[in-house]
Amino acid sequence: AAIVSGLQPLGSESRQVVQLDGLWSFRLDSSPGRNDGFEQAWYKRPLSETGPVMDMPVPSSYNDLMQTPTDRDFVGWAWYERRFRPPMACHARRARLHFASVHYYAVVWIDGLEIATHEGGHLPFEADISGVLFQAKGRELRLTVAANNTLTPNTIPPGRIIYMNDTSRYPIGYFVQEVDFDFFNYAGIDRPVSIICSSQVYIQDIMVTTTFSASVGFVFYNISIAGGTVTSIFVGLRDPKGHHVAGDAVLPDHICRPSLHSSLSPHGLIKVPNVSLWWPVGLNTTPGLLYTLELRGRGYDAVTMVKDASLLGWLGANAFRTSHYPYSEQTLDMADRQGILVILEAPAVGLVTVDNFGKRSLEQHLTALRELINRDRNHPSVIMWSLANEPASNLPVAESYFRQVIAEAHRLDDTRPVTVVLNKDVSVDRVAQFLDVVSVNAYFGWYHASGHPELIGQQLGHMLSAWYTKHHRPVILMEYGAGSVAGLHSLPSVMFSEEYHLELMRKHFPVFDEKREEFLVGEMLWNLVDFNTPQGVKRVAGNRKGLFTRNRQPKMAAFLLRDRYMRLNNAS
Ligand code: BDP
Repeated sequence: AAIVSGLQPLGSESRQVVQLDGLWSFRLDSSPGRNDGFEQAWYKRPLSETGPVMDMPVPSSYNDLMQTPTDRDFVGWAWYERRFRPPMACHARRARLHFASVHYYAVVWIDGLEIATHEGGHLPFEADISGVLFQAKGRELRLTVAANNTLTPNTIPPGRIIYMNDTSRYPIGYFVQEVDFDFFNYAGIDRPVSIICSSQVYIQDIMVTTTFSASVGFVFYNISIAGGTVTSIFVGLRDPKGHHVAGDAVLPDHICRPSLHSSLSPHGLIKVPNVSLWWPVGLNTTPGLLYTLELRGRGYDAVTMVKDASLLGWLGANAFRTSHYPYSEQTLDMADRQGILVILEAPAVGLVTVDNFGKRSLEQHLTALRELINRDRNHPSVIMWSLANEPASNLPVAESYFRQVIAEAHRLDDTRPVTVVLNKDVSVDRVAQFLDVVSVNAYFGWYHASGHPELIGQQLGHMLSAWYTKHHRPVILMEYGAGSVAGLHSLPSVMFSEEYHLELMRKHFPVFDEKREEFLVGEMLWNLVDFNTPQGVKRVAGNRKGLFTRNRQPKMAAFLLRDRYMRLNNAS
């Protein structure tokens, strides 16, 4: 088990964060049973004593760093190890080992002693290592992590292992991992690892809810303290220039207090006169002020992230969805600062068969949801929770499954709308009835009526209206798009040429403009950039639906969308 942690490790005068990123020792357990590591207890000795090791950067996914397809596509346990000395900053204080994400399953040892296990990628977990560090008395320690990327019908996201039993075609024991989602199942310790040294009594979690009335803003806060109790705590709010704006206040009658308060934990309300509300970026608007809440008590690839944000800015886009899993905390911080709206998606993609909706799947889905909402609920940029992508929402089991998942999301956060991204026909879907916003993916002119963009106007309008007529909820088109190989040209256009990509997108726009007047509250193109997927006949060295290549260079389609967004921004 591990501690679920909502807070990003950030240093302060009372809290030191020691990064354990860098080159770790690494080995894949490619033994026939994939289990030598556990049978021979590799964690009990230095990894280099039980077999060959290579250098592996942490954080990273190991797959693209390998030179053989077998290692790139490896399924099973990947072993990581590094040494560290107990930081001086942790001496006689609380020490927590923090993993921002390990995909998919993780077991963690220090000097051979198991200190944490965690299931589910893309979300953080921690272990209290104060005792272990205390006993070490300054001695160097060995940190071992085994990470397993195997996906089964009841993991979130699900997958399956297929054994190729035809020995005339395959070597004995040959198996492959199959998944029902369209991206490469990257694996390993893919986000930073750190030790957080804090006071014994520390802030484990903070929940912030905001509202406003006329020109006055209200900030409710609720602080979870762990490791003991506190007698007093300083709470303040700073505007972006660093000025303190307000202190505690009394709530006016017409504003409801959020329900999740516990009388035991420090909580309260801050009043902000003449509030400047957070607002997404537009051509003529700068994002609203980002206030910083300060609590003093006792207690990834940054380059790509910045480049992608500047591509979004260049396009004039004001929102993205974290398809199909939660992105890093750093990405959300950036969205807060830059005024970009985020639809945050749980890692639930590829729930397509009856056995993906069993009891164990449900439990893991709810766990991931709690970890997600706990981690991200205080970001102003997060406007909605997306609980899954393209589940088999036509199945009767999906109805009761999602009734529970959606109810839990509402219970955990009663301030934000909840959606599920649907792709089944409106006539057979059973999930939209529970949603605040209906999200749909549709590939007219691509998967439907391939090669016929001239039909899009009619097909798309009809489909969008059908969802609204049935459910009377706002609708978002969460995905539409076409693939194109950058530099492939053809007139008249054919699928995969840049011209086809343009033509297909252009046919969507009049429908968006028309339906926006009625019920359409968002249009999202799939995808910002080309990306890696499992190999297959529908993919040309990956999914090519990007406006930009994987190297972040624009295709013609990028200019088309930019023109549209600039026009929309100017009009608003
Ligand atoms: C959608 C999926 C997305 C895929 C896309 C596609 O949500 O993950 O990449 O189709 O096929 O159905 O390009």
